[in-house]
Amino acid sequence: MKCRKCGGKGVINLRQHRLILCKDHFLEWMPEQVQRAIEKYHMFTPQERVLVAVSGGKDSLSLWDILTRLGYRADGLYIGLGIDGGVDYSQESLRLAEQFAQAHALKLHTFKVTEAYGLTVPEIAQRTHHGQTKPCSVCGRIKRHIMNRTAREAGYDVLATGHNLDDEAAVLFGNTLNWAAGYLVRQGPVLEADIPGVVRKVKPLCRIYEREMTAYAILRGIEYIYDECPFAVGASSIYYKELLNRLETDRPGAKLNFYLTFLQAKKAGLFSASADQGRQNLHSCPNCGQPTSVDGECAFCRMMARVKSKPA
Ligand code: Q46
Ligand code: ZN
Ligand code: ZN
Repeated sequence: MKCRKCGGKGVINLRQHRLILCKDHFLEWMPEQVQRAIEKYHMFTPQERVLVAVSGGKDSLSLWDILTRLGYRADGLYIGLGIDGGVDYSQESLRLAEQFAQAHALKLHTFKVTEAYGLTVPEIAQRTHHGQTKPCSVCGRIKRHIMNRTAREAGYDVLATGHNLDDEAAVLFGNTLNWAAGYLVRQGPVLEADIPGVVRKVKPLCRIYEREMTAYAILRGIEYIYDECPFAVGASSIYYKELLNRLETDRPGAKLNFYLTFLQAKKAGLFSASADQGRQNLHSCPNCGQPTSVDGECAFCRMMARVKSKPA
């Protein structure tokens, strides 16, 4: 296996591009690909301030690394969820995020749910969703709220997350199985800040395979948390990823093609009839100032009010 660019020892075979690269050329190739996606989808400019949502995993830390190398003004945001699951998941992920920030002299904002609300995410979920075993929907709502609020309050232009192609293809697969038009119309590399109080959200790694991100983190020497969140076990997204990986094995490039042709179809007007009605008639939550479609306080504030009013 020889590098196509220099003939040196190849370390990775990018089958979908019919490209074998050595370590140095792969580490050069990756930021170029990310830069292309940033430009193609008009994610942000070098003048804008970027807040990277950092979980301590390979994708978000590598994204932060790449953006910094490309010369962008990127700070990090770590949200402590208070999830332990026997592996000290939150503690370890914070340690790795802090370690990366220190080593590269970067600014990391830290928000700990337990310190702010006196409860961990699983505890909040327990108090709000009786009978549900997984805290994921509550967790997602809390993360989205905190990410948007931090970005807005600290004056960032854009929020970047480390979703890779495998993540995006799995979400797309799930949405397609259900023909969830409302979700499909909003899925993409950029979610514009088209309503007041919401910052633009971007996914610069959306065309990069998960195995390429793993290779990048390892070859770049980035220490990251290997363990998944303990609540991720059994998630349908993991099942969809496995299915798509089988397809990819037989047909290299199938995953990328699935995602890119979806974006083309969307651009050509497919799903445009399903204009997102939830984004109409939005107004500011009187408590936190973030947009909401319901009268009165937003879903996050109502959820937290319910949690506070309930005894442990
Ligand atoms: S939603 Fe669920 Fe994730 Fe939150 S509880 Fe863990 S698995 S971290 S992306
Ligand atoms: Zn080479
Ligand atoms: Zn609110």
